[in-house]
Amino acid sequence: MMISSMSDSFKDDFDRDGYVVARNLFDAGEADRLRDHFATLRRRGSYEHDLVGVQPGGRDPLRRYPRMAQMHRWDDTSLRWLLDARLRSLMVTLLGADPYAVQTMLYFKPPGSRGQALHQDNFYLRAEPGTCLAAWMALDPTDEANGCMQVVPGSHRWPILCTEKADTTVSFTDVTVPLPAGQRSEPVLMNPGDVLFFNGSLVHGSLPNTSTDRFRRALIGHYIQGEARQVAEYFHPALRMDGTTLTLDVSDGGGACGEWTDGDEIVLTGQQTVVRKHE
Ligand SMILES: O=C(O)CCC(=O)C(=O)O
Repeated sequence: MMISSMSDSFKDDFDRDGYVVARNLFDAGEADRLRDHFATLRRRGSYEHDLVGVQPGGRDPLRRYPRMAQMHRWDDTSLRWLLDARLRSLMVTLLGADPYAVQTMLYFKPPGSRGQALHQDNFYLRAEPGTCLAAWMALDPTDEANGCMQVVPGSHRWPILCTEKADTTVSFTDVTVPLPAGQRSEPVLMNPGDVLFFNGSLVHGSLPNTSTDRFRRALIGHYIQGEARQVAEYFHPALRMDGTTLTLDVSDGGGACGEWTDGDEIVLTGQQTVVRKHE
């Protein structure tokens, strides 16, 4: 297995920027199989922890392919991925100790769909002390056209910021964090099997998928640092990386990573801009 980014600077990059990409951590065949697995599951219907229901004929592409959550609680493939030895080993390198696993998510992000406004994950997870960590694996090639991840390097040193209203024509969640003057997000281009690890305070999100025919699927694991004693209720039970469960305290507030919001859709038709309400 080649981990091109597992150079001496892997942890230094993470400490400096708040994120790092492990290239080819999973091979292309594994990424293909996972992509097909979740495509099949989504086609079959809705599941217990889905955050918004499937609407097969819906005009909003995200209602036809809503994200899935907490699949590891009922799907063995998801559980095995969440606890995979390769993810575990790199997280131990980054954190110095085993984390606890608390969430899986699958984003389908079909052509034409909205992204997710800039946010910080620990706003939702409320892991304390310490923070959370995400392992975000590309299942398709991701670039600016299909709404790749956007990160603000160095923002993991910021506190958890107060949120403000997001533009729901481009985001399926309705809150965002304002960027201080002079700060901007940068795209992270990835290939299937690459894994982006990022700190729970890092400001990140994604823009809409403006491609006409390319999904941008991603499998995501959320973890909390091993020193954490509490996490928001939604993320219980936490798992040790050997799969056993542990009991943590419940933090105040927090919840699932971003509430679904029906958005208006901006349609550019020649001279006119039409705002259409998603049903
Ligand atoms: O995949 C995306 O578009 C956003 C994912 C995200 O914000 C997250 O995993 O915390």
